[in-house]
Amino acid sequence: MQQILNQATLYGIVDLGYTPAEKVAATTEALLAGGVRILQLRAKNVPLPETKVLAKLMQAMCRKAKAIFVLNDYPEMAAEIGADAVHVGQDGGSLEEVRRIVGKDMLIGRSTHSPEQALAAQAEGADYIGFGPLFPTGTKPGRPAIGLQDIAKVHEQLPGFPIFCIGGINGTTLPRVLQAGARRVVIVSWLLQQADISGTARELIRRLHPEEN
Ligand code: TZP
Repeated sequence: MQQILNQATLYGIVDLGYTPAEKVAATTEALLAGGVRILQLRAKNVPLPETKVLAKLMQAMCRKAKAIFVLNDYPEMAAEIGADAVHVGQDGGSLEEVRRIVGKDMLIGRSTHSPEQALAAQAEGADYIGFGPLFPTGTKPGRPAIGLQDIAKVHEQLPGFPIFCIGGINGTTLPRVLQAGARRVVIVSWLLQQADISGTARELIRRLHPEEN
């Protein structure tokens, strides 16, 4: 899993705010076919039994594709279903406690909104971080954007550590995000709303590997 994480540049999220439950399988399939190798289920305000059914489905699909399945928010459920990773926000408790719940092997991701939080997350044992939101985004309404100015700094402070920039990234903003020093990104709403999710993911991954173009 660590090796897949190290190589992953595009982090996809199946967010039930955009993807209805009956489309989760098809969307997961499309993202995996497009080359996404780290994929999260984000189920805000969805009953836990329904979340668990969808998490199990996505975990099985990701396993087949040799991709990392990440469950957002629920360490106990992540442990129960054998998720590859769990992602927690700043309000998701201490990472020590999350680690106690999920065991030693599961990857843990943490949302961070400043260089200080990024450093703290790494020091507390996160395996990767989300860093943002860079731009205002309807996916996290009301959350202040942090801009692009700290991207280079967090990469300097945490060399080699997986940092996924997030929030308002799309085909148009991506060049500015890369120019600011990002190497990996999470793209949620823009990618989920594309007519050709696979093709768009493939193209994004190509743009995230400038050395191979
Ligand atoms: N955390 C910080 S911004 C964000 C999350 C989950 C949402 C990003 O979504 P989008 O639609 O790519 O702006």
